[in-house]
Amino acid sequence: MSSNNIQYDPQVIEAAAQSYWNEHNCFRVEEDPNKEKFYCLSMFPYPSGNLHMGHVRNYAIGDAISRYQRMQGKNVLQPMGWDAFGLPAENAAMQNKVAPAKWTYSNISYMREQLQKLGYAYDWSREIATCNRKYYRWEQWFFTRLFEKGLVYKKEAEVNWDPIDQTVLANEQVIDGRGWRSGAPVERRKIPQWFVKITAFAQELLNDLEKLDGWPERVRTMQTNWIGRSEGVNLEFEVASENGESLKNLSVYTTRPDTLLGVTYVAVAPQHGLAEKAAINNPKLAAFIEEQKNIKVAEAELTNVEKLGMDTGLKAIHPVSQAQVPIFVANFVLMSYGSGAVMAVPGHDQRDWEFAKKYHLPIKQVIEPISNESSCDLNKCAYADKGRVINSGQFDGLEFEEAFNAIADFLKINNKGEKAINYRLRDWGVSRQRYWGTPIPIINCDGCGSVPVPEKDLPVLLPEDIHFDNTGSPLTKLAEFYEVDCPKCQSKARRETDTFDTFMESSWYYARYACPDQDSKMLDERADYWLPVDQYIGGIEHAILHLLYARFYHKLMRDEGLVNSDEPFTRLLTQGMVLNEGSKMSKSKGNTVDPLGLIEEYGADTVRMFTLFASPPDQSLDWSDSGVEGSYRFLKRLWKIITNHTAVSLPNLMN
Ligand code: LSU
Repeated sequence: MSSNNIQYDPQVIEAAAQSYWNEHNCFRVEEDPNKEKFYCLSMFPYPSGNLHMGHVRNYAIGDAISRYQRMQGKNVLQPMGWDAFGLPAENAAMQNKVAPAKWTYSNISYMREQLQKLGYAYDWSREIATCNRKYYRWEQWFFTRLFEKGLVYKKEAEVNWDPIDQTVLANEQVIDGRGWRSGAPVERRKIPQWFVKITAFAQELLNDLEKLDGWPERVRTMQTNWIGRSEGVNLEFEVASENGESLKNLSVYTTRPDTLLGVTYVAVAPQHGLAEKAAINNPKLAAFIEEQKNIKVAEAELTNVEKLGMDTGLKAIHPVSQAQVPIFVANFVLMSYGSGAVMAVPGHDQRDWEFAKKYHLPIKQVIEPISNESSCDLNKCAYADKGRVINSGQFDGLEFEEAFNAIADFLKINNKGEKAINYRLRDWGVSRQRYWGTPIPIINCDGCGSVPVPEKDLPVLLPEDIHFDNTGSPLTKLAEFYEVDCPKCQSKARRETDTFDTFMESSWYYARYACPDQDSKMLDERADYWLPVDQYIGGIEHAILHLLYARFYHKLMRDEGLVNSDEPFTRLLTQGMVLNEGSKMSKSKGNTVDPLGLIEEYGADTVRMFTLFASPPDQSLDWSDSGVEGSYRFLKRLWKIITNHTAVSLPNLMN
């Protein structure tokens, strides 16, 4: 850089610095066992087309941390890549009549240029795009390994079906219960899909959260709640029918066996077998069930929806008192959680209480407060706290723990139930009925069932040169893709046309950066040099799913002998949002600020400095044009002071 230019000219300065970095591979790193390593990673972007100011902030924070660690003398890896599969490319393909692959690659090159203009110190030699066959090949291979180990399985699961467009819709394509393009009421359909057994790791995922003291407490709490471990009792109610027909017992799980004698009814999900049975001779009930089945309620919304139910006419026989209580179908019971049936204790559960009030069911008190400080008035609401058991015969007088054990023992002795640990976590459904994703490496054969694609035939290539319309995935119409012979028996078979959830790709990309050029293995010894990531930086929107899946995948890779650590991310920083006039910057609100425009006006250093200084990294940042101006003026002054100073003290340098 030569210039006796007193003027601060960021365009000239930054271009010169950036080409110097490029020519000298300044941020390229190699494994060096004699140097302490530091792996700094920011969550890689979806190549949506444009960098958002939120990206700029996320990446400026990561870059500052990397720079600091490099100045400490560490061997710092800071890579960048692209989370390239997913729905946006398909939507763009439909709108602009361009193949998803082409759209994605052109976005990548544009966004790469933007990142380079921002001057982040990435080791670009390690760049990854997850839609590259060299990447997803290993994901397919790994899935076949999990298949061999029995860690994946296929089962029927519900999807959103658009009856007009004849296609499966992603949840975000269902707007107020209707297809986003057709406007037709969406149906719930069951189709076979693949699941990965994350529940087999529930306890380990929970235990290891304790090791993650470099993570925000909030994120650890969110994961703990998501895993949702509870201790309770599984128990059975016999079912009495009016005509003396014998029916299967009803199983329920409860964390409050101490309230068992307070059960005044039992509730089952609309999809429960017993509900369907009761509906056979009851058209009103059948209509109610049908209506409820087509309404998809997220668990989180359940507390807010109006509680609806209908008596099935069947009775459950109480396992202790032998009393008969009614069995209701209720919309707040989910078939996908537990057994799809719950025992209702309206005296001591607010949801059960509201339902009992609405349908005039008895409310019985079986717990009384221990201290005088809490009070119980069942006319006003349920008393949900723990306390002392009353109105429960032989169990009267016991407190929670004793009552829990005594009732569990009673059930066990009478063969009606036993203690159980339960998790809220469900297995990870990874099938997507979409085109732009990693093909699931399975072949379906009438004789042999699901057969994994042999390693020699991997990768299963996703055809990129395709015609894309709006009637479902083009893979289902490409005979040359799905017509295959069974690898086991050679008879005609059909390749899976579903692709993986994109969270599959983002669950292991951090490891692949260690050895992106490795063509004969998923990971090599370089992964153990760099891993775990010392500092991970990304948005709080990934606090649950992405971070849990990545932690799970890391343990799967460990068990496969691919990495030797238990956890992928030692420290985690969740950056705050970039706001404009108090709300999140977004296209739909029309309040975005384009990073490139600002770079042209002020230079990248001003933009980066503003995003770093305007607010602590984990808190939200309010955009301010005058704040940007201020950063610019500061840099101009700094430049002037330094150039003046060097002109005086180092005159030779200035010529
Ligand atoms: N590809 C995923 C993703 O979120 C990440 C993968 C690891 C699952 C931050 C903001 C965001 C994330 C914005 C990073 C936009 C990449 C992005 N970001 N504000 N990709 O492109 O903070 O939190 O959406 O850490 O407005 O940038 O975001 S992404």
